[in-house]
Amino acid sequence: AKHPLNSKWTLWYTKPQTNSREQWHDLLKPVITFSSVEEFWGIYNSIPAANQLPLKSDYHLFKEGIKPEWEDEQNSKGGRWQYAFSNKREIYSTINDLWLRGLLSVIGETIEDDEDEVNGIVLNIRKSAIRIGVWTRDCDESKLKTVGERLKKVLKLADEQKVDFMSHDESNKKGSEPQILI
Ligand code: M7G
Repeated sequence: AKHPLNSKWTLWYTKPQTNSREQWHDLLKPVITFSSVEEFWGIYNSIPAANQLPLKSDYHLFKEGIKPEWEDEQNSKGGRWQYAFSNKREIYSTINDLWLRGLLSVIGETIEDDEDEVNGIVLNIRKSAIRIGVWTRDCDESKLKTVGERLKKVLKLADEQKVDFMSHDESNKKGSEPQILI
């Protein structure tokens, strides 16, 4: 028998932009939706690992029915906790484990106490940094802190390695600053 997850999840992939006519929406595609632990492992074992992805690509894992975009109604009032690992050779030996820990904390819903606060998790592969971000439904500071603290543990960060929270509203402004650091 399959072990059902509490929610259904969709994996999305953003392929790297190859010319400036390709927009955000053209590059972002859903890959697959799953609802059990067994399906998760089947998918995880058959897709490229985090350290094999090309620069400028992203993975996004979101609850079914929520697009991994600020514009989605279920994201628009929320924001994201994020940590940016600098893209140096060392990170390639640990990022697969950290990303898997992130995925498991989200699908197992151990990243939160309120079961409906986390909408998804994102991996951005960039030249300067590899970023992992957890997207929340709201910007309610008391609920957010738990998620931020858990993310820090999931990513095995030291005290001085701060995760930062920014609302999507703020992310869309130029020169925006993180609102909370933990
Ligand atoms: P990024 O991938 O978060 O970081 O955003 P990067 O600058 O390190 O690559 C890159 C660009 O992608 C943004 O400036 C937006 O143009 C676009 N983009 C990213 N996100 C998450 C969204 C989104 O949710 N909606 C839309 N419309 N564009 C986005």
